Amino acid sequence: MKLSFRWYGKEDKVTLQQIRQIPGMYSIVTAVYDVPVGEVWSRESIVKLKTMVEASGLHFEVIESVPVHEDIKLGKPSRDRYIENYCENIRRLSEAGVKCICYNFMPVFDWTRTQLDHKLPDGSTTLVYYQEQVDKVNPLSGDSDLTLPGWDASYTRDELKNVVAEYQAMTEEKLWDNLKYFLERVIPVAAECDVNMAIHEDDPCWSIFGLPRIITNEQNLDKFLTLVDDKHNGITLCTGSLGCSNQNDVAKMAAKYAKMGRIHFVHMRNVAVLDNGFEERAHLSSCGSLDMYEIMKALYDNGFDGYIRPDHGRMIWGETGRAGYGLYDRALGATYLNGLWEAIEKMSGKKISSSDER
Ligand code: DNO
Repeated sequence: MKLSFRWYGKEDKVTLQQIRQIPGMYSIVTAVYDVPVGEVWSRESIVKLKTMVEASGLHFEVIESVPVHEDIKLGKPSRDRYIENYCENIRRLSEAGVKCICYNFMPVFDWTRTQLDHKLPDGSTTLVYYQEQVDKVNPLSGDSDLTLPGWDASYTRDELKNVVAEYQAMTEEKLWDNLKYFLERVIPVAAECDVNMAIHEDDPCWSIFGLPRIITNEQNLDKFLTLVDDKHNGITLCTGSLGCSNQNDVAKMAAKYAKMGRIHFVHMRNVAVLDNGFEERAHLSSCGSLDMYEIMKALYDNGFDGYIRPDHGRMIWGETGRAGYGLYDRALGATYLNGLWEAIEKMSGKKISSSDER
């Protein structure tokens, strides 16, 4: 596995130098953030980012995300222009040495939580999702102020209502068709550039506000992989997104898709599954509902050699900053993942490479 860490660019409170000091760290996961969704990233900004990352002694190999314009997901006539731009971004990123691109196909709302600073008994704060709070927010009602954390703030209230209404009239089948249309045009370019595309599962992995969500479970991931049957059409296995539903056996999915060579990126995060939703927890297995050892072992045993990053961390030790993306708890997560991997590797009898060889 290649250990990686998400970094939000120069504005991030967490610095590249701090990330570099996390043992075993290999690659930064980042993006060009100042270009509107759907437009082409300038070569200059890509190279600037690459230069900064490499100057700190880390690799620039994973992008999260190149976002997919809503017109592509909605299947509008303008999608062809946005798909061409998307392909151009793949070409430009590959010229800069990028090997893996994470993206999602969630209508309008990316990850959804109801609170970003819920206090856990140990005094740390975390992101949570309680269904009764989601049910109170109706995006189409006149007086709704539409504020759940994590939502795209670039929409005005009316724009958001309009786009939500468009999706509410859309079936899952239509969303699948639009995804297939996108993949059929984008994956050949990714294959030519040898860039692995890695779709992120819907988070949480169920429909919200009646909007279709399709990247949610094993059956649908199977279907996704056959839409374009090419190794460059792969997934980001996000343990927290899949694992917030008891219906998903994440270790089984890790084993199956790693064996197929279709997992290019892993987000490792633990969640406590509750009757009314879930809470994000520390990475350690005993802190949540997921068996992190079992998932790592499934990846190892099935030859996974892609990128892996500790996903959201809690806020601990008084740290403030971007919810889920502070330094301390994610660094603890990285160290825990290193420990699991080393133990699994040693138990398998394989020689361990020193970090100088990386
Ligand atoms: C949340 C992230 C997601 C992810 C996108 C990928 O913290 O895991 O926002 O980056 O869904 O496109």
